[in-house]
Amino acid sequence: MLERNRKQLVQLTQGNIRALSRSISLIENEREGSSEFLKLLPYSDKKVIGITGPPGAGKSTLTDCLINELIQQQKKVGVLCVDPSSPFTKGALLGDRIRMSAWFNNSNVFIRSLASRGDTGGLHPKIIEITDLMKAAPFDHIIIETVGAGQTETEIAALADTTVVVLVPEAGDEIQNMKSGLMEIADIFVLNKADRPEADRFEKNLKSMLQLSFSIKQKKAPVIKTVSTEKKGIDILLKNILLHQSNEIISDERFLLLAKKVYGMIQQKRMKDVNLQQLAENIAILSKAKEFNLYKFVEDF
Ligand SMILES: Nc1nc2c(ncn2[C@@H]2O[C@H](COP(=O)(O)OP(=O)(O)OP(=O)(O)O)[C@@H](O)[C@H]2O)c(=O)[nH]1
Ligand SMILES: [Mg+2]
Repeated sequence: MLERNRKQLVQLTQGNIRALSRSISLIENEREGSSEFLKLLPYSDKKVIGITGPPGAGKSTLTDCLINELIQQQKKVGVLCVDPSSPFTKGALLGDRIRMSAWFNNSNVFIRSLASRGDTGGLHPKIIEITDLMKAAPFDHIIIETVGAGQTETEIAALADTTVVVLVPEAGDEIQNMKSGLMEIADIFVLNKADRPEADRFEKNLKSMLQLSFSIKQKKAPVIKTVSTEKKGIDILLKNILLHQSNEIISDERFLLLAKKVYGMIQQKRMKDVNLQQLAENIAILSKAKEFNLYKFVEDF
């Protein structure tokens, strides 16, 4: 088993897309040997671009433009689309499939959709592992696209080295009402659908709001206007992403995210032999004998 995995990992690092696909499935489905496989992964400090924003903001269209731009520069791109089938994005899955098929025959592009969401409402239960697999493959750039909703925001921000928050000039004056979580995580703001008449006013409002912010990160965050359906503004966006990545240091949030992951994994390992049903049966027996004290039971366990 281990030998086969080793071979698969070598293929993955050499850019074998099928090996990468198989490895992701191995991890996603927790198949036999998956934890051994993960232990073989080499260290990587490859940078990750996170694209997030409200439903329908144009994240997928924008990601597509970025892929296109990078391909022009002879780069290899790996993309994870997290949760395209969430209730927020009804019908998006089909659209994403069609979109992805456009890259299907391009060996420099790999796109994988991760449809299921974690029980706890996080990004995806195996997102850290799968990102690590992507980092082991010879991609020049890794993009994770996700809807900014609930807890996912802080997670994507921690996982990505550069977080791009995509907004649309619909909110107009209501910028103040934008989900603050989304506003806080942005390293770069994209004002997509800049072909709309409200775009200039929205840009002005957004910029003045950012200037008033107490957060240095918000003050510094560039605002870039794009029309992704016309591939406009993409070159400037990419320049800003690369500039940010060249200055980026790993955030404390990343270490906290990893610490939480490790905490969960240790918990799982330690609790491996503890069975809830078995506990209930033991308690039932002890209770019948009128010998049961909950706290002593825990102590003796
Ligand atoms: N006018 C205009 N429409 C755009 C632009 N970018 C995207 N759209 C349209 O907006 C709609 C949503 O685009 P998507 O790229 O699917 O948006 P998304 O953020 O990925 O959506 P979800 O994944 O469903 O959250 C599509 O109909 C796009 O054609 C733009 O710059 N201008
Ligand atoms: Mg999308």
